[in-house]
Amino acid sequence: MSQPIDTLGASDSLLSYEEKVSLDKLGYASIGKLLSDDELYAIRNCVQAVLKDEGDQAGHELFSSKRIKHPKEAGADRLANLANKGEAFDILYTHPKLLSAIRHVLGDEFKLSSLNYRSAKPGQGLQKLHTDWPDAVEPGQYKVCNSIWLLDDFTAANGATRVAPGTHLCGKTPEESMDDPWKHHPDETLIEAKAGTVVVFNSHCWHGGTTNQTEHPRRAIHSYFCGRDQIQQTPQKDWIRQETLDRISDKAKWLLDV
Ligand SMILES: O=C(O)CCC(=O)C(=O)O
Repeated sequence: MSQPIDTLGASDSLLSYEEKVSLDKLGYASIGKLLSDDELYAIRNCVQAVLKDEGDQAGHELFSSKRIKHPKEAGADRLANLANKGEAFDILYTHPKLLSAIRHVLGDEFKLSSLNYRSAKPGQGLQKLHTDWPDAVEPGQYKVCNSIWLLDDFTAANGATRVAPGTHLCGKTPEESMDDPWKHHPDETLIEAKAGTVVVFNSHCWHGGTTNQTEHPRRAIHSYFCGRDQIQQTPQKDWIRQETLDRISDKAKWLLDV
């Protein structure tokens, strides 16, 4: 029987064998440069406009959430609730190849949890290795899956995300396994790729930001998904704007669960 997700174009056939193996075994996969230069330009401009508009309120939907606590991070600028902040952002949660990869990890029944911007500030941005779920889960029992849309090239110097390959399969959190999750993990690898690339990672795979050692911000948008039975990080029904409802398709509304 066809599922709502089928109508969004999410299909196993959009993923290569290597991408699927990478998601299964390593816990992450680059699914390619999905943004054109024009789209990248429009998204960066939109981010700048929202940052300017919101000033010290930037990211307030994330930090004020009563259901899922997210403390402010001194080393990074944030924006939240981007599904409601401009048409340029729509592609970041509706792209069929992205949805194919999320479906590969979470199955047919998922929705957007949040669409947030994170920029590692110069000289800052280090995060401890973490999962995006409070507890370890059994392999295959995945609740959440994230993706990073690179707005700048990610390099070893500018705070590229680190991941510990295969840790989504180990049934432990970094806290349970490491003396100090802030420290380097012997197996960790950096996600280095060009701006416009999308990297999907199983959120149960240990990951975190690294220090941006350059003089420029390292910008990215996280398009984060959860099972349909989970609480969204941004409860979309609470934040949805009429202009968004007027703009987006019924399929996108299903993804937002509004
Ligand atoms: O932006 C990054 O490099 C990773 C961010 C992250 O994992 C988080 O904020 O939970």
